[in-house]
Amino acid sequence: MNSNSFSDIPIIAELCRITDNMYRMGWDERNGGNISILIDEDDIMPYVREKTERTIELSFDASPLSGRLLLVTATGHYFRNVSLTPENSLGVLRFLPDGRHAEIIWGFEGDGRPTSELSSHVMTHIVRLKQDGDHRVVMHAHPTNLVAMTFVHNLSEKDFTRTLWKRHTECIMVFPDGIGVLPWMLFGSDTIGLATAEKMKQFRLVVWAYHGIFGTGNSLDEAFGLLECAEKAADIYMKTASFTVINEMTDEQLKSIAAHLGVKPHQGWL
Ligand code: 2HA
Ligand code: ZN
Repeated sequence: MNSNSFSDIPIIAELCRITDNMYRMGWDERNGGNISILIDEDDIMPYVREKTERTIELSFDASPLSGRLLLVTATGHYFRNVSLTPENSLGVLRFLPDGRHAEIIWGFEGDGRPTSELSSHVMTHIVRLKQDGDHRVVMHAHPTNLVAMTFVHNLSEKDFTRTLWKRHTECIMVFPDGIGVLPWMLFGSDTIGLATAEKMKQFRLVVWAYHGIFGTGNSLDEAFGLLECAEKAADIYMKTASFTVINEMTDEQLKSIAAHLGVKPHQGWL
């Protein structure tokens, strides 16, 4: 199969459309960012003519995902180019029953490997699936204003969330559960993977201070929308943070939005 037909596979085409958009949003400079999506056999197997013989070793336990397929971006690849070379920039893993290995079903051509943040992705999938059986997507990016905010705003999850809720009316509708915040930690490590997954028990969005954000969802559109909304609110915050703020949404107004839409804001945060 050549790369043109690879791009014609619906799930690959959808992922390429998202990576193109994320790049255009300015969220994924150079090789920044990574995405993974749990897919079904029907999404990919009908298109696979020849399975690769490669197996990779995992440094963490993925046994809860045994047998599942994960479409994931490759390490070192540029989001700017994913849609041009999907067969190199993407790959599909199948987790093996021992929990410590995955076979490469397809992609990662040219001896590529999955993202350096695979542990954060896999551990997050395991946790989010327990919260919501329809969960599918983990998305990591470096949105400028959210990262900027981690330098000038305190890192309390409650305060960070309330600031975002108050800077953009729709945020409380999009992430009523709030945003988890991790202090700076070494990226690409199992330690940050474990810490991120722990936060994902409560949140669908987790900020990594001075680095970026992890968002999750039942679809690529939903995860993208979460990041987009949080980043928009952070943009408004950064544009107003150095001024004297003389008007602000009140807690009562936020509560009225939540009541109007029937969403439950994080308990005790309003
Ligand atoms: O290199 O974004 O966190 C990709 C990254 C690492
Ligand atoms: Zn990153």
